[in-house]
Amino acid sequence: MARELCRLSSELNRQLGVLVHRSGKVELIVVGDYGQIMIPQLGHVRASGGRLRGLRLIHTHLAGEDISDEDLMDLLFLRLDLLSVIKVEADGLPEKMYSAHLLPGAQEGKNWAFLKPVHPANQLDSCEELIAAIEGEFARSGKSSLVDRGEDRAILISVTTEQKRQAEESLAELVELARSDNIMILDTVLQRKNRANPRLIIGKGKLADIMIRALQLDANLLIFNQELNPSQIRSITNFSDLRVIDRTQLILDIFAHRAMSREGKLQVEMAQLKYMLPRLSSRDDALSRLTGGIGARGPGETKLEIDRRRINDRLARLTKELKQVGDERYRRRAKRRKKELPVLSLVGYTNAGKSTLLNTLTNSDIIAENKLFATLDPTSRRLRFPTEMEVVITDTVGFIRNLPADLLQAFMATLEELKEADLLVHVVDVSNPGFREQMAVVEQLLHDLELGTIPVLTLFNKIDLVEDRNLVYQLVGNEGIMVSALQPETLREFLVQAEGLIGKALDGKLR
Ligand SMILES: Nc1nc2c(ncn2[C@@H]2O[C@H](COP(=O)(O)OP(=O)(O)OP(=O)(O)O)[C@@H](O)[C@H]2O)c(=O)[nH]1
Ligand SMILES: [Mg+2]
Repeated sequence: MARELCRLSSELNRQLGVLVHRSGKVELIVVGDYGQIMIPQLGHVRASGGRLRGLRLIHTHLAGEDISDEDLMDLLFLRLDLLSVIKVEADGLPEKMYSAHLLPGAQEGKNWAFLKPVHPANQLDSCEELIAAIEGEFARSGKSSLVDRGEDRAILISVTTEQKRQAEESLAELVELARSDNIMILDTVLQRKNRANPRLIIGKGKLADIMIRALQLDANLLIFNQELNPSQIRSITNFSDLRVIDRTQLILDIFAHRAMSREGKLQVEMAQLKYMLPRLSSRDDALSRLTGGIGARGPGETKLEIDRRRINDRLARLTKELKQVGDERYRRRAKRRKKELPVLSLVGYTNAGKSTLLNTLTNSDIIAENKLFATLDPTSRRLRFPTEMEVVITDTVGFIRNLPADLLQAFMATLEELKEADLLVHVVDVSNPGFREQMAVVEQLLHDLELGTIPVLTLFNKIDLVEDRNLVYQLVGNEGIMVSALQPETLREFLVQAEGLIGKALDGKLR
């Protein structure tokens, strides 16, 4: 086979390559030019199920050159079992075969090793055994156990021009988001740059490092903290077969898992489709990796066009259904309005403790947990103040910085309800070091939602977790009330003030 490859290669004056499956079958033949060959996307070529691709590449070099950097990049990014170069002599016969394979732990900064060159006819060592041994090394070097299987195993990446502290906080939030979506976090990568590169979100060298990490840790997912445009997705997926998603998609995924009500589900689906639509134009399979669902890879534009039309149809239907559900909700609300109970609405950053507060105040047990976006669907309960005044207290979806616009748009209807509140209670997790920024995000969103005219009472929650309460008191003491939603006895002052403010608001309305 080597002789035949060399003969043809020499006749055509082009490099020739074969991709050989572990079973020995040739999966693909690649014809290059004199100086290089390009390996096409291997999405459809069967893989082995192990750490490595299950394919080895054997190709010819005509100018007597050694294994090149490009060859090593192929080895790395395609996770090839083995990469071999056969140098072709002037008479069209094979000189020797030069091979390289990946290494689990970097040795002297290199993640690959070279084998001793041999004449193709003199290969005495078993390729199969060698590959099995390398796979074994990789499996041992990672911590993955069989139990972990079946879940997403991700490396989180943030490429940013932000200040160090902000960048770290933002990455920490991404970790929380991933955790809330039950994704296993294997590693985080933070790269601060002076200037963002719009085309390549991350340099090739850094990407190579990440691919090595992914190999060692057996990751199957890369999550970027920055929103990726189609060309950026392509620039990464061209190099690797890992799934790549961004923060927006992660949030959408959490929402998709959490949505319980019909309205919530419709809203999330709408947001997902809207996010996907502009990304459908790219004519490669980045999208199928992006969505995992809709098969965007197809014979050219046709399939994408069909998908696009289908999505548009679906969007139109969703809009109609959402309107129906919205009308129903409006009627329900009208009933409530007739009873004329004042409304107190809890707002705040996600995970601030809104649902916990509602539970404590009303002896309920709606879902409250240490996950971002535990609450999606709005909940209302009745609450009786000490002086017998009765109000409706509502809890709704939490806010987050850079809330995806599509999502905000989709949830607009639910958030519109906040307009009927007589008092907004802004719950802040004061134990979070970034609580100031979180407050600013919430305030901005309240402003965007045109809720600026409703009185706001700020609650600094989770005070039980704060070590230096005096310091916090000095910082925010005159901006609101300090409470712990888990300790009912800390809520008295809040109840008194809330009642006073609602009373005032009602007086204002009557006049
Ligand atoms: N120690 C302490 N933990 C709290 C307090 N209030 C809430 N928590 C915890 O904080 C976590 C989040 O609380 P939730 O009530 O779910 O927060 P939320 O604002 O409703 O969050 P989302 O619905 O996810 O937006 C839970 O694990 C609560 O037990 C508090 O005062 N002290
Ligand atoms: Mg909640």
